[in-house]
Amino acid sequence: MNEHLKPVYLEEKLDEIRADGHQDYRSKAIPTWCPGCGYYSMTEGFTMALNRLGIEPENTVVVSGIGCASRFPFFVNTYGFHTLHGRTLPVATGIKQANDALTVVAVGGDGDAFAIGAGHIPHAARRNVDITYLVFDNGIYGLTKGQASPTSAVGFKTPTTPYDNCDQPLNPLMMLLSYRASWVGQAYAGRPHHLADMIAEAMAHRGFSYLHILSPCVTFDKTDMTYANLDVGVRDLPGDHDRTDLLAAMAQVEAKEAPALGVFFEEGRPTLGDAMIETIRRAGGQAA
Ligand SMILES: Cc1ncc(C[n+]2csc(CCOP(=O)(O)OP(=O)(O)O)c2C)c(N)n1
Ligand SMILES: [Mg+2]
Repeated sequence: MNEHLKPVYLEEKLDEIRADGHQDYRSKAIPTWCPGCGYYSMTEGFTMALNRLGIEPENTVVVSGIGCASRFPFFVNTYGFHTLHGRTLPVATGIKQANDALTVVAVGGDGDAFAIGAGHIPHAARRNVDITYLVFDNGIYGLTKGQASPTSAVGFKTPTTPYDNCDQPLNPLMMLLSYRASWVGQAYAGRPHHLADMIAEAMAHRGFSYLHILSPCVTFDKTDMTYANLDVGVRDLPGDHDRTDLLAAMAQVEAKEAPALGVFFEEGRPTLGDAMIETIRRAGGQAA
């Protein structure tokens, strides 16, 4: 195993971290991400959100695929499942259906979510599986050293696109809205307090909540999704944005202005768990 990727267990470091009041949710593993990686805001945001919502670690499962973002389950003191590349959502769905009392959070990168795993997104969204999906988008395959991903911009130069990327990026927010995910939001790793608020809100939603997090890869992207560019390149959703209006949400995604942060869309509707209980009732059985 690459020494750099090996979790480091340091009790004294952990005591230092626990002094900030997040003692219940940190694991003993020190994150292995590069210094400056946007993913550090994930541990902060997630532990703050769990603290705020009072969710017990023993009732929480974090599921991930493969990639730098997908290392996340190692760094929190919940149950964790580091699955196959792109298979985060089916595994998370199975866990939630097996035990509805659990809080299930799926985590991954743009490659895990929108390349190899993209086929699962429409179904989790349309079935309204009661889980939260946090996708950390750095526009790159970070773990495998910086190849282009489905969210890389046209013109982006990487080892797999040495003459510039010519593929149009897909639009994650529009995709999720199109399949009517029942909660859709966007945050930026460079605004960690807002990110923590958004994670807490996504987790408090009953149904499939999707949070897209713009997150710079400081090692393999020096030109595109950098902190310098994103700091001035994002905006807040307008104060009068109606989050119950699907078309207004789509209009905000398509707006010519900078990418917006906030909650684009939210609606309450039956979850997959509700549908299964109803199916069991119609079949004359008894739901557990
Ligand atoms: C089946 C399979 N195909 C390809 C790979 C190689 N691989 C590992 S991680 C990864 C992409 C990760 O990118 P992303 O999900 O954006 O995560 P990041 O590292 O950027 O956080 C790829 C292609 C793999 N592990 N398994
Ligand atoms: Mg990535």
